[in-house]
Amino acid sequence: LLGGGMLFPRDSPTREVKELNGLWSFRADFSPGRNAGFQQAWFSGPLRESGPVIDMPVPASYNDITQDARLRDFVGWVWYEKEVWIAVRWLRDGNTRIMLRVGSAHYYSVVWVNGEKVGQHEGGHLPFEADIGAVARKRNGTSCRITIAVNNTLDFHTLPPGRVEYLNHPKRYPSGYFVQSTHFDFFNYAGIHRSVLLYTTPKVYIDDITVVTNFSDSTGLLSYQVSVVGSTRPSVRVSLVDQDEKCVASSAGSSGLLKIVNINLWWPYLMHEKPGYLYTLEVQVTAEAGNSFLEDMYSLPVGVRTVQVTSTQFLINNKPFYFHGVNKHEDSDIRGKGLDWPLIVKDFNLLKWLGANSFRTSHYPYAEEVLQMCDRHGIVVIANSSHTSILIQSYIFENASLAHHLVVMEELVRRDKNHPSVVMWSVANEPAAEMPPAGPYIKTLVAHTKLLDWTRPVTFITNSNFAMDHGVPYVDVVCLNSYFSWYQDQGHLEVISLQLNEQFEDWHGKYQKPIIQSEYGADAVPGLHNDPPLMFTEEYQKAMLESYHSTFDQKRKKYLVGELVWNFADFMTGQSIMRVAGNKKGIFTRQRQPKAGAYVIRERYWRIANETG
Ligand code: BDP
Repeated sequence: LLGGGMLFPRDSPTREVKELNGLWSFRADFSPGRNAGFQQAWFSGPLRESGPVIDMPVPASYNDITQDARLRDFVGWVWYEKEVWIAVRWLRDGNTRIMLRVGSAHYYSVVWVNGEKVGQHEGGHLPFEADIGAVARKRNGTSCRITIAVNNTLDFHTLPPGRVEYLNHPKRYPSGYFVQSTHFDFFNYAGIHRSVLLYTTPKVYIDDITVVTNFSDSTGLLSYQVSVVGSTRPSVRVSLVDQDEKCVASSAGSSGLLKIVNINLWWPYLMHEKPGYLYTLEVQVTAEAGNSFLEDMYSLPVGVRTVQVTSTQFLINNKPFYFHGVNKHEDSDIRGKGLDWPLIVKDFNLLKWLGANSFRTSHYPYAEEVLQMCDRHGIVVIANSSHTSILIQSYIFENASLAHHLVVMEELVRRDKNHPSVVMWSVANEPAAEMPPAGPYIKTLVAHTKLLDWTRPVTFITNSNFAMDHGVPYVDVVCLNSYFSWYQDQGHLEVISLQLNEQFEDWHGKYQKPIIQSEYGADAVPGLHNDPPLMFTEEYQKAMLESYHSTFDQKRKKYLVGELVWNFADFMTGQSIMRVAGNKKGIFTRQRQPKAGAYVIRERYWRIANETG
């Protein structure tokens, strides 16, 4: 198991945070082997001395920032660099740990400070950090040069998997020509996608906190575990503070149970007049008992709620919960997958406009800032790993893939375990589950995830035939993707209700587990109209959604516990004859304007909300 915690960097009386976002120097390594940067040690001196550099904003994908087609579709190493000042008080205070944290970079990263390697990380979408105190102190009082090399190449054993194809034909392709093909449709945006931060902690510091919540009648129960590094006998005090800044429970010791009378439970939005109620768990550490000097302090927002699954229901706080929500992507014009606050807030406003109570982080872990918004607004989340594939070759189930996949689940659970909004883990999307090796692979992943977190149900998203699927025996909730009248029976809306009914009856009949329709949808080119509906028109998307909905309504009272439309908004894809400048299955355009389908969903979700409360 992974050692160490990954608490979100927060200011406190004992910690400081400094953002390094903004313009970085940037250079893509266009050398034929893409390895000139390593051979010539571009990290050893200022990047501009290695060759021409350009301005690159962080956070952002680099692909859509310039007019250079070679950079848009670049495969290989790109180099980022920034000179930063480190406060003298951080350097001089021997009691201060100086941490460099990258919120996420896609896909493989190597980090240097002043030419010394301080860390590396495999995988986009999850944070990594390095203690840079020792390196920074060597150049006390001068600036620090941070270099981050990022490689977006995907192969069979990355998560998600991809393949680099070398096209050797002297008359048709330039020598050494290669392309990246991916086994998913969203564009393989790359670069430093989330904030880069410096933050400090004391040498005796709170490394990790885990909370598990429950309640009985009106009493809330919060069991906590705090791990402290740097002291053999730390003294830990925790207090739980409500939104009126009243301390409602406290305890001493690195683990314990808090009892909260008259608990304000964390409720999903639309189920309660006070959705998303968060307390603050204030954790304070002194180096040893009896010593009153505050070593470290960390404040963690927490919500008290329970999640359970029966054979027909998904329960939050013992009440049936119905997911009426969306699948999203982190995707927008110009910045690609870069974290963007205006976009995040706009999307939350649109979710509420729709009456959506939930979303799935398709097809990778989203920024922590997004999950914090979900906690505060009472939006329920199915948290996905970064696995998605339509690759139907058995080598993606090899041990090398599994070993990395298990680490990704560890990184994901470690990062997101304390979010009340996260109610279920999804280990994979469409993993070719009809292939026999998928069985043991998914079994291991699910078991491992349950070992990491026994409080949440675990699933994966399947699109395979129910008679052939090898993974669903291991999940708590069956999550089904289907595209009737789109990928099959194209243009025949009239078959949807029969086929969808068969799908639901088959799966529930076989497994007796609750079902979520985790994807369904149709492309609609905004502004394209035809009546009667033709594929790709707004009318067709609307009619397809409505046909699915009538069958959902029949199953909703039985064992269907959710519907998540594909997709919230149009998003960029790789170029193919299947996609017209991106996937157009959004009910909103990529610029977040509603298509006709958005009004269908809005009317439906508010109706369901009013019926179910
Ligand atoms: C599903 C995939 C999703 C695609 C969607 C589509 O899970 O990533 O974007 O199909 O083709 O199978 O629109």
